[in-house]
Amino acid sequence: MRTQVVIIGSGPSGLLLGQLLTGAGIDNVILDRVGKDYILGRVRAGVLEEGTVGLLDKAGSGERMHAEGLPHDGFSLTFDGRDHRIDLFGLSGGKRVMVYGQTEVTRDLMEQRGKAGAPTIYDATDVEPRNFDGEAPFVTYVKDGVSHRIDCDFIAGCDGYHGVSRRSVPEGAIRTFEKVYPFGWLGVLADVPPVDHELIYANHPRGFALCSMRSLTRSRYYIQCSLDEKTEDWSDDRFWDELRCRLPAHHAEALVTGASFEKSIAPLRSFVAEPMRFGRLFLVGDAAHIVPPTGAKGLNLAASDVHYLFSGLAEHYRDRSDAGIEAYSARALARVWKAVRFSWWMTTMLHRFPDTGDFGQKIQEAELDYLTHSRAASTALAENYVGLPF
Ligand code: RFL
Ligand code: PHB
Repeated sequence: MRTQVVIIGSGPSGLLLGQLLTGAGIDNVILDRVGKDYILGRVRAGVLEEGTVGLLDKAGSGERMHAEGLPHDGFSLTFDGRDHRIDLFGLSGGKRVMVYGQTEVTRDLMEQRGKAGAPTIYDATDVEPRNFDGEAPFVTYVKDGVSHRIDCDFIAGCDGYHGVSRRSVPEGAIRTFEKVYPFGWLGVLADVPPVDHELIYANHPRGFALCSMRSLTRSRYYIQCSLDEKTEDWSDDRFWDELRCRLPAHHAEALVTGASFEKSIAPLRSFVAEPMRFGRLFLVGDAAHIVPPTGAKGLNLAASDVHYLFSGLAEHYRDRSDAGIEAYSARALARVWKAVRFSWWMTTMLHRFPDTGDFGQKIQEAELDYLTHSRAASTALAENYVGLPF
């Protein structure tokens, strides 16, 4: 088989890239090692920047998002028993974010791809990008015990942090940067109305908490936990009690609880691989970088990578210019590092670190006090949260 672009990974970055390429008349095949239902069972991001919303619109995949997603103009920061609203809309010159789950983004993109008749091969094992440092790359994989080969012009590695693409690059050609945080997030999903109409990011001496949502009847809550916690040890009641403790009294009283139907623990890390291009192989999204979820940036960075790569590939086929492809890694990384910095800063300001003690807590409260009293500092937060331009 031959195609123009092989996309490894059917997560949001692979699907969005595929949809934009298909729209521009560029043939592509997506390969994923797992099946559709497994991918749709993952509960992940919830906050989309305007740039991400715009790209989903460009891909023709925005209709349900606009009908069912919740535009948010601000969020709350709570600390020291106080509650401070960050007016994203006012501080950012009229920008807002869209609360719409990654699961739904993925579902919409899969449906669009199905309608466009573009091929996706699920449950493809032993996927390997090959010969990408030459002129004639190809990808091999096994499906139902049979080996296959797809020849192509380019390979997009959209296969997440644990994928094969980054691992296929010779060690000497890649440099990685990593910071692992000494805690994780325990998250639950429950069909209860959200505690507030906007998100709440809570700094508390017992640890960070986040109140988010998927709809007006479905809530997504997280609490900071130690890395040796097990979900089995967290009954719903224990979770709700701990969340209540970490919220100011008026929110704790308003919290509606109920049975959770998803509970998981995610470790927090910052990770960047440089460069993001190796000949005819491009790393995109989580395959190239991971941010802690505190800044809500992971999926949005995947979208900006897709924007840069799509522009480069479209220029290659349409204008016969490789300028965009040559610039991909530098353009993507410039934005990636700013989001890595912002996510690290939000994480550092809001979490309890095991070794910083009461001094650390006081410094955080001073930073939050400054942030919430300084228009300049609040503006910098808002500008980054709604998303830097791309
Ligand atoms: P994905 O979603 O991991 O998809 C990769 C796909 O590649 C497949 N794959 C392979 N296929 C073939 N061969 C192989 N060898 C393969 N190895 C892997 C996988 O099966 C999968 O289908 O990466 P992608 O597309 O780059 O998307 C990135 C986002 O998923 C991620 O950045 C976000 O979920 C991060 N994130 C958040 N981002 C936001 O922008 N806003 C948020 O509010 C937000 N909240 C979150 C988050 C991530 C979280 N977790 C669980 C880490 C909250 C949490 C708790
Ligand atoms: C979510 O709704 O899952 C979510 C929202 C905001 C974040 C992280 C996760 O910063």
